[in-house]
Amino acid sequence: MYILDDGIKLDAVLKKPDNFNGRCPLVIIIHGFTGNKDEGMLVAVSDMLNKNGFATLRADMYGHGRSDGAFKDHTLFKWMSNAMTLIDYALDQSFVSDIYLCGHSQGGLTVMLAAALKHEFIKGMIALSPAAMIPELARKGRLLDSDFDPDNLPDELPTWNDQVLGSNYIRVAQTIHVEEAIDRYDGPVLIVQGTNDMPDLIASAKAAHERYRHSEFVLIDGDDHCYGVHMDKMVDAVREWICRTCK
Ligand code: FER
Repeated sequence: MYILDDGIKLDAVLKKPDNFNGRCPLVIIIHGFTGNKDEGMLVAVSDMLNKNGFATLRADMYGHGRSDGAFKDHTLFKWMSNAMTLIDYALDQSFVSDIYLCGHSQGGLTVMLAAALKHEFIKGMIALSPAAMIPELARKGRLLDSDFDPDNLPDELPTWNDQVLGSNYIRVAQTIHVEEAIDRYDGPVLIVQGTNDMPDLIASAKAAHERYRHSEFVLIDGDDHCYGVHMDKMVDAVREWICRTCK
């Protein structure tokens, strides 16, 4: 199915919980940079949620997966707009009782920003390995293993998978202030973080946890950015937190 964000098609999968009747909470799930909605870790979280009475909405963001837009042209502003569109879609569904957000990495940063934008509609937020350091790194001129002059940006940056990223990505990221977004959301937050992830990402995830007013932080010893070692522990941490928090 497609959800339209101002004419841009976002490819999305809506799943209702097993044995569904009546109304239920829904969790919007957002992938990371170069990712897509069908990654194993996101499907594992979604399946667990569907077994525990939650509907899920997984979507490909602008320039990713099967959605419209070129990868090169994606920015955090476009992803924030996409996230608000997904929240509005969820608000329009009469079966939805409460809305949660869950995002991985750049999707984790996106749900932090979206929770700030639409705070009164978001019952809780889960950030898996959130890439909360991107705006600060963009201001310092150090994204994606490239160094650049933050005041004289290159037209494009090389990224993973031989793709390039346009300079608008950096321009947008430089204007985003994560601390202000954190201060605009005082609902319950879960941050899950593997200890073998990028050190600056781990530091920013921990700083975000410490700044949120109602946050829990689960460190997964020895795990990497995409939970390739202990995916079951990540899924368990989400299950334990959301089943306790949704009461
Ligand atoms: C970066 C490090 C990590 C970066 C993006 C990420 C754009 C995002 C990772 C992800 O979403 O998995 O320097 O720059």
